[in-house]
Amino acid sequence: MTVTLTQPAVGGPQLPQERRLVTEIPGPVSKRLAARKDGAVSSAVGTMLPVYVAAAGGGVVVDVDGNSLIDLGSGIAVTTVGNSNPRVAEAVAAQVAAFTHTCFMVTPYAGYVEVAETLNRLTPGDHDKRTALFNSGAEAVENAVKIARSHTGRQAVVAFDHGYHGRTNLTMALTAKSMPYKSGFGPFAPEVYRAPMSYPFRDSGSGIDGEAAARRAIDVIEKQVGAANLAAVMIEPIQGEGGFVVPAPGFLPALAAWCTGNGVVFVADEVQTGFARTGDLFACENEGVVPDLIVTAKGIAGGLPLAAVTGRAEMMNAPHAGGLGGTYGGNPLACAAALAVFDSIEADGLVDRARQIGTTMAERLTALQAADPRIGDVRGRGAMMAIELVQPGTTEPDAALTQRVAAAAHAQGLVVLVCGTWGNVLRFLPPLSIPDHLLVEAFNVLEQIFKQS
Ligand code: PLZ
Repeated sequence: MTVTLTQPAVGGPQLPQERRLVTEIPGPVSKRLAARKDGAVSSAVGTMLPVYVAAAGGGVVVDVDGNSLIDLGSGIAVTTVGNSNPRVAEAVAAQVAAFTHTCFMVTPYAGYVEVAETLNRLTPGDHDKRTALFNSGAEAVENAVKIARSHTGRQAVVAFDHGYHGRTNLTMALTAKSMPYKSGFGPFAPEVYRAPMSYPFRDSGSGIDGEAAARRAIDVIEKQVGAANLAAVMIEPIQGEGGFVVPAPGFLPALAAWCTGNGVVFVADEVQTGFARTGDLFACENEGVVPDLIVTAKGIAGGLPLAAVTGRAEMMNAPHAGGLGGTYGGNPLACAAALAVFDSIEADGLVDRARQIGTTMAERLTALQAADPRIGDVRGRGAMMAIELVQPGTTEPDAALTQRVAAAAHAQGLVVLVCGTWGNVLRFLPPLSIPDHLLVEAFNVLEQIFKQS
């Protein structure tokens, strides 16, 4: 992965790489579809920016009214290699023509094994590994917990403040934020405990560095759970939905070392950070952390539903034969897509591309912050950057401003997402296939929005 690109190979259909607004956002055709949605889809399923999509690729999303929006969301960090990436489209088309499903547990196929072999090779650490495939991030997180419990014979699981791990029952328990993920949906799975996270922006001034933050978390774990009862520590190396919180240096290594010393399985949830997104293939690598189990999804298969748990062979092999599985886990189409994604990351130099995009975004966001005291923090890594919006000079969240800025960005043809425990973080997750001129244009638009908001 040493190829350096200034302009990436454009993924997806050869769509004009431009921001083009021909109607208001959303346009009339999208509005008609939104009305049909209201009559047909559960109102509990929200849509953040209700432009209905006709095509997407490179760095744009084109809607049914003919508007072309700049994509700074990648479908929440999924289309890292670009939407409808040609390698992915070709591999999936060939697979769909050959066979679509047999169920790996019934009559297996090579694609599943090849994805497992590749993940075993690419994930951090050169120990003996095994992999199991699933459909969604949440399903894989649940299975990581099953594996850790089988391996340790213990039950408790620790997750962190601001953490997000999914919407199923066990993963709701692991997720920190109540609204909209958990409220009214309890009771939640037992034996899940929460520890304090390292959150440099909010820890600043208290003299808590990464190691001190780890000691703070470990103290809670030892006193409130007890190492002897603890199967797994589950953590996102950079938190996603919780606000792109990057823990202080030293936090993750200290936590991982404590887990190793106490027979606790250290699980990295790299569902959002994985596959070149952060400028490393996996975010853990930044500090040389080798997780016992690593959970991946999202960017793994270019938009097809696939997720994985990869980890130490003795842990992955701990559950009884037949103890892990599912009808669709490692579906042949998703596996074909994943193999094409792995090729694209390597052949198109996407790890380097993520770093370039990160440098550009960090420069633009830092300049914005210098001009606007409402931007309390600029953080993230690679093509996963965010700004936290606050009352100037404080850490008091400004969710209203965040909503205003996001709405203005949408109206002007930028797909941006909001996250954070307080809903005051604007995050940027462009596909790595975005051309430089669109990235520059997007931040020019954003700069104007901040001046006017
Ligand atoms: N772990 C770290 O980011 C999914 C969720 C959006 P699934 N994040 C986007 C929403 O509002 O539902 C995520 C994640 C991390 C696990 C998951 C869950 O992955 O594929 O959505 O189940």
